[in-house]
Amino acid sequence: MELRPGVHLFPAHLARPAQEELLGEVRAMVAAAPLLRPEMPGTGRPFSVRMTNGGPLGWVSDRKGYRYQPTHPGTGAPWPPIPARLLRLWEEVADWPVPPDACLVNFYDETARLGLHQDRDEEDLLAPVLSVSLGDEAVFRLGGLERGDPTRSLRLRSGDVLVLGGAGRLCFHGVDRILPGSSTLLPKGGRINLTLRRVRPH
Ligand code: MD3
Ligand code: FE
Repeated sequence: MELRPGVHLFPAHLARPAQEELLGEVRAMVAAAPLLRPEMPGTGRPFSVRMTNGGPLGWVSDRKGYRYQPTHPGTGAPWPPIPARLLRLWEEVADWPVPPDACLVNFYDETARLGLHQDRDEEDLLAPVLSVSLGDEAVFRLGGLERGDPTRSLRLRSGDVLVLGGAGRLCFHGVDRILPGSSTLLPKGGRINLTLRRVRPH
């Protein structure tokens, strides 16, 4: 389903058993690389979303700025590996010749939001971004290539996969809110979004 040029939604691509297995793998990633609360560059204002990463590079943000780095800023250890089932999913749907080198894990409690933004911290802005949603539904906002362009609102549900490629790669997007109690996947509620990215050009 093409939402706009380059933005493909695969609704319920992951069935419940696959979502449960992936959730177990995400829990292992979080055990090795605890969730962090990023801060806005400059002001240090905390994000409401907590984050961690897997793979050779991870996205971090603090007062000094946004960047990709090879280690967890708290533990100093390399990020854990990207789960093999996510690498297979990338091969299946991303239509890109090299694997992702970063997997950002976003955790939303019922109050978390993510303001409208573009993803442009990657050196390779031609490679697609692949997103997997787990847990409670998100009210997701998708805009155009300029901040003032019209936006549409849609739900991202547990098991949904979104691929942002080509002309979709630089679309503005954000998460307006989480719908508490909309999924039984996470026993305490909340939402996890995983994004696979190619940061370094091949
Ligand atoms: C990439 N995450 O981590 S993922 C982010 O649901 C982020 O956690 C959101 O935005 C989340 O940067 C959305 C899906 C997404 C949607 C549109 C995009 C990623 C995108 C458009 C261009 C690039
Ligand atoms: Fe984003």
